[in-house]
Amino acid sequence: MNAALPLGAIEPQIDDRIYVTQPHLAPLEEFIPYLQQIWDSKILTNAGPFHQQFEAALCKYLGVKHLALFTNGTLALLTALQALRVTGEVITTPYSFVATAHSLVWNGIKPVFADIDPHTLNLDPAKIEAAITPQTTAIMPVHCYGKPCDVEAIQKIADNYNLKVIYDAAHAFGVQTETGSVLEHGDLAVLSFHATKVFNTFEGGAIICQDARTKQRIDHLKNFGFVDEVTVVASGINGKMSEINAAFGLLQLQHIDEALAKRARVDAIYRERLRDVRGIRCLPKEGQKVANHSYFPILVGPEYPISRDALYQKFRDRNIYARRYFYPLISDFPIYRGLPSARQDNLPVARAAAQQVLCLPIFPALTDDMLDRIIGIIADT
Ligand code: T4K
Repeated sequence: MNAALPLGAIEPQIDDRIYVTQPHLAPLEEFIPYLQQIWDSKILTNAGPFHQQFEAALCKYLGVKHLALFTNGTLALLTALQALRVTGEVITTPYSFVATAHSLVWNGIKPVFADIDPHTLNLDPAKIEAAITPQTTAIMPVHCYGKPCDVEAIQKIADNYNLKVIYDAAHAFGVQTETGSVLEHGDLAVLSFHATKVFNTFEGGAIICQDARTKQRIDHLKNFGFVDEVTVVASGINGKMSEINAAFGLLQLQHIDEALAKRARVDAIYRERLRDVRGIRCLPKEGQKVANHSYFPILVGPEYPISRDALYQKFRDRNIYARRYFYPLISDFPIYRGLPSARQDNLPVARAAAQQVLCLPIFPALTDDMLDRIIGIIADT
């Protein structure tokens, strides 16, 4: 009990922390029957019934033809590169989560960083072309914050130079452009269903591919390369999603539209109330017919009274844990900064974004009171 409070007074909420995100979870009681089925069947993994149902349900929901489930997004990225036998150099963005570049290095591939577009913060197609060498075999762009890349321009470059395209679509669950799912672009697209993502299965991920043959190769690769009991066709890995995660995913899918609608509302409130705050810029909305509002990045410009880092600290002092996704740039981590493409002058736009970005809390359970607290701090500074 708080000794400073008069007897009988209500304790203040001790933990009023607001994190950048909070997972949306289906009601626990709805999950129990799924668990019961798993306990009854004793099928825990290895492409069991929930795994198969979940793949089919996701294809339908996302509007894609072929999808292979994975333990997490990182293993899916690793396997995507193996599936297409990518080698040599791959052009990618420095403005992402480290897993993007790590997946290349784990495959013995050299990441080549190219700069981003100042409006979308995605790979700038004009910079991709300049980074191509005889060793380049593929492009790995990221639909950062779920905002679609310039998929047409990227495909054109890939076609001209005979390059593969693997989208890191970890943030792009459910995103659609005018032509349909953004996940249908490129040779492969990789999703993450991590706890912090719009759609989560605790941990999880998936590869979206364009044909049944590639799906079969991916399925072999994620199961040690096994085709049957006695046939191994590749040095595969164990990337299989368990039945618990798949069953939970099936249930989560029933609640995703409600979660997305709540996120859209938060996004709209931020945009409306931050519109006139000098020095604060929200990213433009165009390019997506259906958005998923997975993150709410703001750019804290020089006209704002305090720096991005000072605002970040001010939030923390008030128990609000906004995050600087993506600072530092991947290319600034010691393991990458020796690469020629990591040079300061090669990535000026990414560098400026990394210095200014702050991702504000956005999740379905964010209340109006929480929004008032967050926006109040920005507006009253
Ligand atoms: N490519 C891209 C572009 C990605 O962004 C990611 C993952 C990947 C690939 C790889 O996919 P996975 O292999 O992860 O499926 C988080 C996530 O761990 C990571 O999945 C995500 N990107 C990245 C952008 O963010 P952290 O270090 O910021 O996570 P953490 O633990 O600090 O969580 C942030 C906040 O979320 C916490 O302060 C509280 C809340 N939270 C988190 C967890 C894990 C919860 O409320 N419950 C939880 O269980 O990296």
